Amino acid sequence: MAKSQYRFCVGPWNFSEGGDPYGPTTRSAQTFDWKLAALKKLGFDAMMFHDDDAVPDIDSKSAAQVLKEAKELKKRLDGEGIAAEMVAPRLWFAPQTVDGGYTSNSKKDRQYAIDRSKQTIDIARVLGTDLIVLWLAREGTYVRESKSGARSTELLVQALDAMLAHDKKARLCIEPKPNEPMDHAYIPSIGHALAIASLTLDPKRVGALIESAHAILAGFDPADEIDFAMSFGKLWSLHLNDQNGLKFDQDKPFGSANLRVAFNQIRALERNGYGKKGEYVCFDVHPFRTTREEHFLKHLDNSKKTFLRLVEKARTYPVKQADALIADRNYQDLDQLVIEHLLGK
Ligand code: GLO
Ligand code: MG
Repeated sequence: MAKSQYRFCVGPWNFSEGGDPYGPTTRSAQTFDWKLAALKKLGFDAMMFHDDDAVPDIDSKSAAQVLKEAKELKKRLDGEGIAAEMVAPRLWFAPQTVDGGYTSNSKKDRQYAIDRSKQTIDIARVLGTDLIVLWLAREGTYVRESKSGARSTELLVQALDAMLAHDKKARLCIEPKPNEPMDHAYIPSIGHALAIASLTLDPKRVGALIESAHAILAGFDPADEIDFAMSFGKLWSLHLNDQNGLKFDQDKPFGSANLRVAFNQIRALERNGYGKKGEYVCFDVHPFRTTREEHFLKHLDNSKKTFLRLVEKARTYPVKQADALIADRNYQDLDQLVIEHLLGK
């Protein structure tokens, strides 16, 4: 297997229990300790956190209590040799975020979202990471006329500015997604994320996270999104997974739906040197609902396996042959060269 410079990461929500809008869970809930042990056993290096993964029932606790529990978690992670990759404010569960977080039509609720995001930054500082991931889940509309896109852009910039001012070291990493739970989201692509960064008070501290499934849902090739973000030096995290066409967000194992699209993501990571500045490869994947309890960890292990196999494929890609075909504009055989390389001997 290819020697790899990559370090791997996963979140506690990726050990999900199989519930969907049409039926209950199919696997039992596991404790944080169980997840941490599993992650270590599978050879992962870091864990990503929502604020309330780090400190459960966060809204019922005082600021001092939240920081105390974050410190305890940091000790626990240090003891296991596992890093905290990032912390993300979970702004989509609370009653205050029903109409959105930063773009809610209620001023009071917008303030809740900003205060909670500042607290997320405080937790991240304690956990030893400067990376704040913003999946803007409810920043969009079900009914277009209910909000103004111009006003929402302004509100998003104000929220980013409040976070940047709260901690001069924090880096904000926007995770675009075009839809779900919203009909239309305000930041659907990497282009939008990088563009809004330029309106903030410190654009160099606002970057992006690409999730394969989200790019596919937007109709993009995730490899192009990776190349684009990395051309700006702005790809600070990554959620690899897979998605079979335009439907609900599937979070399938990496490579599960389209191996060639997965291969091209790896090529993009390799040519841009992803990971060399300490960025992690995270798998935002879920077990299929049908997955039995005893196969609970397969989606993680398999995603990592596929990733490493594809790194090997990227490093053994017949570049000379490919270049000759490109020079001859023989894309017909270039297409076949890729297929045969992926199929192997
Ligand atoms: C959902 C997102 C979600 C985020 C996570 C971190 O579609 O991919 O899993 O990545 O909440 O903010
Ligand atoms: Mg994600």
